[in-house]
Amino acid sequence: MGIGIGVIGAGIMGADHARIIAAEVARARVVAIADPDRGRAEAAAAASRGARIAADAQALIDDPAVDAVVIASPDAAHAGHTLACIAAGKPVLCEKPLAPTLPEARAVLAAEAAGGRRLVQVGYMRRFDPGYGAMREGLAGGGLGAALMLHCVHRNAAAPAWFTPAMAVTNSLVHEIDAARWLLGREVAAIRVLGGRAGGPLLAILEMAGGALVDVEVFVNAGYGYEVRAELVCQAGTLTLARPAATEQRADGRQSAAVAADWRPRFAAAYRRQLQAFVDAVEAGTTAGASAWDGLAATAVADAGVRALASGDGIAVELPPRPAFYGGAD
Ligand code: ISE
Repeated sequence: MGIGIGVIGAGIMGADHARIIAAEVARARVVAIADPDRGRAEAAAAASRGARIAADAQALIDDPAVDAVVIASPDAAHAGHTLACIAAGKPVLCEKPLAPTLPEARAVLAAEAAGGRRLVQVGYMRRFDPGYGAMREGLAGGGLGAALMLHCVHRNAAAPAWFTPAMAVTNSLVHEIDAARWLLGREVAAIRVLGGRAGGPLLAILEMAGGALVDVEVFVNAGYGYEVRAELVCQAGTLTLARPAATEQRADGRQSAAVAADWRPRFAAAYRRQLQAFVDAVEAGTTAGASAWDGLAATAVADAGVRALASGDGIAVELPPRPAFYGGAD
């Protein structure tokens, strides 16, 4: 039968996670879906044979058939639902960000540590993308020397009307914040954010502990499609994410390649591998990917980034000491 998974939230991400689990993840099945919009819940359940519609998130978490939970509710609800999963002792994959604010993230870490068992995986799925993985392996190989800079571009085709400039930081830029921490193995020491007004592009500069610099263009209304780029500049060479297009077409004197419509097709392999790693970890009684500490660190940087966006100043990132429960020294 495999791992019974409950999915909280049947919007874009929840529906896609449910579809991927049903169609592509081994030894797991979706057994329950919760969403305040019953029509959305039923549509997502239709793609997951036999999934029940739970009355609400807590009923889903309490369902004895639910062994593990995927949280894909609105960002503001992530920490609360994660705390409920921890209280129930159920492993949880929480979509990014773990929490919109540092206090909420701290509460999650305190609850997980108090329970004495790592249960939380945060959905920074680029860690499972083959291209980002190859970039990290290339750097770790040592032949290129130390990383000096990381140039990033993160473009969405269009953002909804309710998507604020601050969300371009807390909801979009967080991917590069986590990717930089993961690729470089360093924390972010300071952040500066320029632009980002009226849906226009923003430019973020991350100063990493150890001196490496990261620049990120985030443009959530790029219009032409969804595109993510990354180039790592090292002492003795560079590593660049390859263009993900499956084919390039040459016809009528022109050369063209498709551009993804959004993050789901662009990172399809990453989402599938992230969910499979989650199921494998649940079976093994461990966790995979980004931990709650990684979630807190990304939220702390994004929190500083929102203040930097408002002020135009460089803002130092204040991180609490990394708890021993998460491999830290304290
Ligand atoms: C969205 O929530 C995602 O997580 C996508 O990966 C990201 O590219 C997009 O900017 C976010 O809004």
